[in-house]
Amino acid sequence: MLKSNPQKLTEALAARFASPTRSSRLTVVVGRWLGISFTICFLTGLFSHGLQNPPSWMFFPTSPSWIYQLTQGLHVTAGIAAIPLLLAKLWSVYPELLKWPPVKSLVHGLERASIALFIGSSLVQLTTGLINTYKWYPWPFPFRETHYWLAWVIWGSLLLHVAVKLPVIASHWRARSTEEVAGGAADGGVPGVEKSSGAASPGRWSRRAFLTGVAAATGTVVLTTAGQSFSWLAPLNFFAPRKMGTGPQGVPVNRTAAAANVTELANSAGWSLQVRHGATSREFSLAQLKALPQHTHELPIACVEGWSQTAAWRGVRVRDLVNAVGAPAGSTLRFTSLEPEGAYRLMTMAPEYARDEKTLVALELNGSVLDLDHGYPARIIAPGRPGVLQTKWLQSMEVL
Ligand SMILES: Nc1nc2c(c(=O)[nH]1)N[C@H]1C(S)=C(S)[C@@H](COP(=O)(O)O)O[C@H]1N2
Ligand SMILES: [Mo]
Repeated sequence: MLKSNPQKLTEALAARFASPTRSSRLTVVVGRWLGISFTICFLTGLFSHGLQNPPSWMFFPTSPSWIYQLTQGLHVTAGIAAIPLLLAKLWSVYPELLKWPPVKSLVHGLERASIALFIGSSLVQLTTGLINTYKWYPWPFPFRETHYWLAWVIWGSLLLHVAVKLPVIASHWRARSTEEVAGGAADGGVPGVEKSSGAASPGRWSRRAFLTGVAAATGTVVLTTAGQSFSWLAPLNFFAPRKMGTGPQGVPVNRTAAAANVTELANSAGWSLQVRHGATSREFSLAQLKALPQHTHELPIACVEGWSQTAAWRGVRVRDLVNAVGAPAGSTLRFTSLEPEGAYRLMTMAPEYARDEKTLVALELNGSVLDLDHGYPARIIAPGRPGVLQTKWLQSMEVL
């Protein structure tokens, strides 16, 4: 009987799924939290992408030196928070997926398509992003480009979704408005559900209990992982992959010298840093670098994958080396690493960093000679840059 009557089926389903945890008000509340976390991810992600693939108008803040530690810590933390929020929102709306007919009008079709795109791309984005922070890359596509383009797809479909749902969002924005729009089947809610004021019927969760549960789950995943980026939460960091204070010299390592295949070259007694500017070229042995004025700065390594750690770095100012080959202070520089191949071999540095007094060719970390895994004999450390641009095992510096 039901099979032959889709309308009846819809009503039966609506009754089956009716619950205070499925109401437009709840969906709007969770949607708001999700919107905030996605916006944080999007803006901090654009910033991070701009620092690594700079468009012509890119700005490069070097102060405060922890700016990237903050933005990328927020990026990864907000992304982790979005996972329970997205699941809660899906829970609160999934009976909508079973409604009949699947497409009622052009606007309705557009709305459903944008939601399908939004849900699909968000799930891929959040799972691959999370997996990435655990340094596991089980997919064949390049992570960063995919992550970047998916962000635009998500943002576009989210704007469309919000635009289509604006009347519902507006009428459920404030808590009091729920009762005023009671009986909200007309707004696309599950019929009958709006009449409940959020109290639980027997065996069902109340809206408040559900929201409290979502908030607790979100708070828990944030508090037990954000310590990888924010030192005051480090004692609670149970689940994030990297712990502060671990690793050689008390700083975590992303890629070891052995993995980068540089052990022999880095340990070579004949190592020197080549510094070039047009026809001028100079070579600095390790002893010569040590003989130059040394400077110490407290600076963070802030990995794109979210972990960060501040340490004391000591070495030669990059701007002194620029000066040593007679190049202007506002030069763009290119560094190479001893690494024979790969994305980390070449690094370009904008003039903002090159002229900053805190940008160092570091020879020491936390009071002793750089560990091989931290870039011995010499590495770059600059304020406010993504960890991936803090090149280890330097080979040369060229003024462009
Ligand atoms: N040559 C080279 N430099 C590199 C890397 C690398 O693999 N090769 N890893 C980068 C990344 S992703 C980070 S987060 C930092 C980590 O520095 P650490 O291992 O000293 O903590 O180094 C950066 N510099
Ligand atoms: Mo990194």
